[in-house]
Amino acid sequence: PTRKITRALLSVSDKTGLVPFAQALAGHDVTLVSTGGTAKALREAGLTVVDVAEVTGSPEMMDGRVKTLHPKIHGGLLAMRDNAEHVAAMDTHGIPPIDLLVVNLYPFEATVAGGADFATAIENIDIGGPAMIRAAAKNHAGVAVVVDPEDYDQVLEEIATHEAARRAARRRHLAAKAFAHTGAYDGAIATWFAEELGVTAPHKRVIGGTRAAKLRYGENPHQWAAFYTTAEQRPGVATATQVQGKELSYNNLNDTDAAFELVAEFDPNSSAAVAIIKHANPCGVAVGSTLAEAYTKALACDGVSAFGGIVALNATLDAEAAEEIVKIFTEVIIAPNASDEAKAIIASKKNLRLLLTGALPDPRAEGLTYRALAGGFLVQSRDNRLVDQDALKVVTKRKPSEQELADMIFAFTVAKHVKSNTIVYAKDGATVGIGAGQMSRVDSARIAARKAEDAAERSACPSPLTIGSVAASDAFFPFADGLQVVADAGATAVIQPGGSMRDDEVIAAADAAGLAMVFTGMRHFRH
Ligand code: 93A
Repeated sequence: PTRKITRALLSVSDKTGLVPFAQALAGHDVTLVSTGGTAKALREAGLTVVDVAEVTGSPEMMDGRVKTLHPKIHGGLLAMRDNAEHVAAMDTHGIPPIDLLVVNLYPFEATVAGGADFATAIENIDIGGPAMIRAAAKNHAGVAVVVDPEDYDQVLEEIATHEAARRAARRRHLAAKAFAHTGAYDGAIATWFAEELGVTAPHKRVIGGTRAAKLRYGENPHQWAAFYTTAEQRPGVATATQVQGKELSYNNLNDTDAAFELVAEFDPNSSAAVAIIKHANPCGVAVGSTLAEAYTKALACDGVSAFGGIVALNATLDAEAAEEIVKIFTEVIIAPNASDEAKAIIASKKNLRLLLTGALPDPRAEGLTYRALAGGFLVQSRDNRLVDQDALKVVTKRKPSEQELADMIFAFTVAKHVKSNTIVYAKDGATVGIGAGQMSRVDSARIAARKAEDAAERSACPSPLTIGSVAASDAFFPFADGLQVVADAGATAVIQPGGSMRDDEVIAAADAAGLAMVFTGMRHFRH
C-alpha cells in the first residue's frame, strides 16, 4: 500500500488554483517544497514552504535552467518505497521521499502562439519539469503526479478519505495523464521546430497535438470526440474567437475549416469572396465587389442546400452582408473580423455561431494534413498550390476569352476544395453548378448540370446558368464522355489538368463542340 502523502513538491508556471490547493495540503499536515516563483506565491499567501535549494543544498542557477535537476529531488521521486536497497540509498544520501508532485510546464505553446522570437521560444522549453513529471509517473506506485489544476480536488479527496484500494488505480490514471502531457509538450516543440526550419516532411514521431476542447459527440451522437490543436500557427478554426452562438460540434468544426480554407484562396484586395459549405463541400462560392453581392451570388447556386450551412468570408463581415446572411438558417459564420454593426445584426440569432480569426490563412503556406485509417493515419503536405496562369496551356483551336479565363481560374480554385470527383461550372465569378464526390466524373458533370437546372426553375430563370458558363474538372477526363456532358450543359470553356492517355480524344470532342480548353498540368484530388 502507498504511504500517506506527507511531502509535496510544487513547481508550477500556471498558478491557477495553486494557493487554495496548497492551503488544503497544509491543512492535512503536508510539507510543501517549492521552486522560486511558486514558493514566493505560497509565502505571500502565508504558507510555510521549504525551498528546493534548501533540499538540494544547491542554489537555483543559470537563470533557473537548473533548479530541480538534482539527486535529492529525483531520488525522492524515483526511489521505490518497497525496495530495501532504494530505501537504504535514500537514508545514506539524505534523500527525503516526495509523495506528491504538482508540476505544470513553462507555457511553450502559448509563448510561440504569442509570436515570440526564437531565443524566447527556446528559453520556454521546460527541462526540469518534464524530467520530474516522468520520474514521478514512472514511480506512480509511490508518487501521485498532478499536471492539471483540474485534478487538485481529486488529490485532496484522496488525502481526506485514505481509500487505499482506489488510490493505486487513481495514481495510474494520473501517471497516464502525465505521460500524455509531456508527450504532447515535446510534440509541440518538435512541430514548432520543423516549422521554424521549413521542414515539410516531419521527422519520425514528431506529430503531436493538444486537446483544446472536448466535444459533445463526434460525426454521430454515439461517437466520442475532441478537438486537438497542433503548434501549426494557421489562422482558422483552431485559433478563432467565438463571439457568440451555440457550442461548436465536430461537424461544425470540420465544415467551418473547409469553408475558411476555400475562401482564403481569394485575395481580399482583389475581391470579396464568400463560400457556403455543407458536409465539407461548397454548395455555392462567389466573388463580388462587396461581401453582400458575393453572398447573394453564392446563395443563388444552390439555395436549397445552403439551408443550415456554414458561411465563410474573406474580409471583415459588414452590416450589409450580415443582413443577407441572417435571412436564412445558417449554422456558423467565419470571417477574419466583423464590424460592430454586423455583430449586432448577428446577435439577433442567438444560436448562430460567429467565429473571428483576425486574419486569413496563407493558401500558399506549407503545412500538414492528416487522415485516419484503420490502425494508423496518413500524413501529407498541404495542397498549397494555386493555378499558375503562365503555365496554362490552351489545347483547343479556340482560345478562351478574358472573361472565360477569369471564370476558369475561379472555377478551378473552387474545384480544389470540392471532394473528388468534381466538376464545377462557373459564370461571372460565381459557381452555378457543383458536382461533388462521385465515383464517376461523368456523374459529377451531370449532377452539377442538373442542379443548375433546378436552380433556374426555382428562380424562374428561362434557362440554366450553365449555358455560357465555364467548367473546371479537378482531374483529367479519362474519356471524352465527361467532356461531352459539360458541352451539352452549355459550357463554352473547360479547365482541367490534362494528362490522360486519351487527351487527344477529349481535345477533339472539345474542338467539335467549339469549346476552348486549357490544361493546368496540376491535379487537385480531395477525398
Ligand atoms: O528551467 S527548467 O527546465 N529547470 C529546472 O530544473 C526546473 N524545475 C522546475 N525548469 C524547471 N522547472 C519549471 O519551473 C517547472 O516545470 C515550472 O513550470 C516552473 C516553475 O517555476 P517557478 O516556481 O519559479 O515559477
